[in-house]
Amino acid sequence: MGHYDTCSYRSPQGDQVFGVCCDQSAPPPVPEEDKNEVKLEELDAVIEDFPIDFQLSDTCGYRTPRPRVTLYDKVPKPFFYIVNGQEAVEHEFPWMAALTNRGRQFCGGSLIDSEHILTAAHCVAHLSKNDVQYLRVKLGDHNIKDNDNTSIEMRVKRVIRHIGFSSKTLHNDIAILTMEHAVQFNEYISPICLAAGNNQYVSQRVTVAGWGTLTDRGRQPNELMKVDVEVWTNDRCRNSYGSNAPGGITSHMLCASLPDKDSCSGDSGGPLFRCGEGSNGLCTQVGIVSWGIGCAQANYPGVYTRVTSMREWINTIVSEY
Ligand code: 4AZ
Repeated sequence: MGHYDTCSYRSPQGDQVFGVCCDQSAPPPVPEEDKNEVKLEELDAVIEDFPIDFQLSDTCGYRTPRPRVTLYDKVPKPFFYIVNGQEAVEHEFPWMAALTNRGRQFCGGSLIDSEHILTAAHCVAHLSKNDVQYLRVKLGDHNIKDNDNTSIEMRVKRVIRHIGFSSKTLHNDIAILTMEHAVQFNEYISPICLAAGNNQYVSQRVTVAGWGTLTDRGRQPNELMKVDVEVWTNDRCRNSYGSNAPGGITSHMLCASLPDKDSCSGDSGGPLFRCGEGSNGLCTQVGIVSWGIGCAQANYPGVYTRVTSMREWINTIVSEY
């Protein structure tokens, strides 16, 4: 539309001078604009709103499946990782976080959005103010001892523990760390989806990953390890632990193991997750590594904090802190 009585022309790029001078007549009336339409001239964009759920499922849980042939033909290594698992493909789980204190890895965690790490309360329950100064979240890492250019180290500005956490019973073993700055997602760093609803995941194959010890009281690996385990019913888990569970097996716990396969010390706080079929299947966190009696003992499966039971708590903390 040319401006009245001018030779200029308003285009999406702004006012432009027209080659031929306009005449002095008034332009035809401007048609009524559709009030609901976003003005292209002013915003240079079409804006569409999506429901939050759509955005969440579209931006989390992507593995970075880039299998390296060299991985499995490296010099032979013992095949006992996490406990009886194997080395993860480098960066296949880009939500994995290593928590370190003065450079030492002591727990795992998972990236759930650009500034929050989900972990276990028992990982951070004993940290003093001084310790928190030295607490770091390592993201985008695989070998936590080497120098690489994929990983970053973030300071933590807030530690939020569930108020119902008890180190005697290990009830409500969940915490959220707020990082000092939001991280930029890339192929090495991106968040996991969180389970919602009331699926109990019984008998489902799920994966646990971490830098924890390879056997009970064994050595710690430098590389990220993974193992698939199976979810038990809580009744079976309760019967199996009997009176040896310090605070019983509650509905907000989830038990999982397979013969000789388990998470172990140092994997605590890390995620237990389920990935859809195929290498592109999205991964959803269903548990947080919490406790167990020893590691990979037949009657004592790994016990995890059940994410679906904690979804409301997680959502509240993430939105407020
Ligand atoms: C721990 O000490 C620990 N087997 C973590 C997981 C399990 C046992 C112990 C599960 O951090």
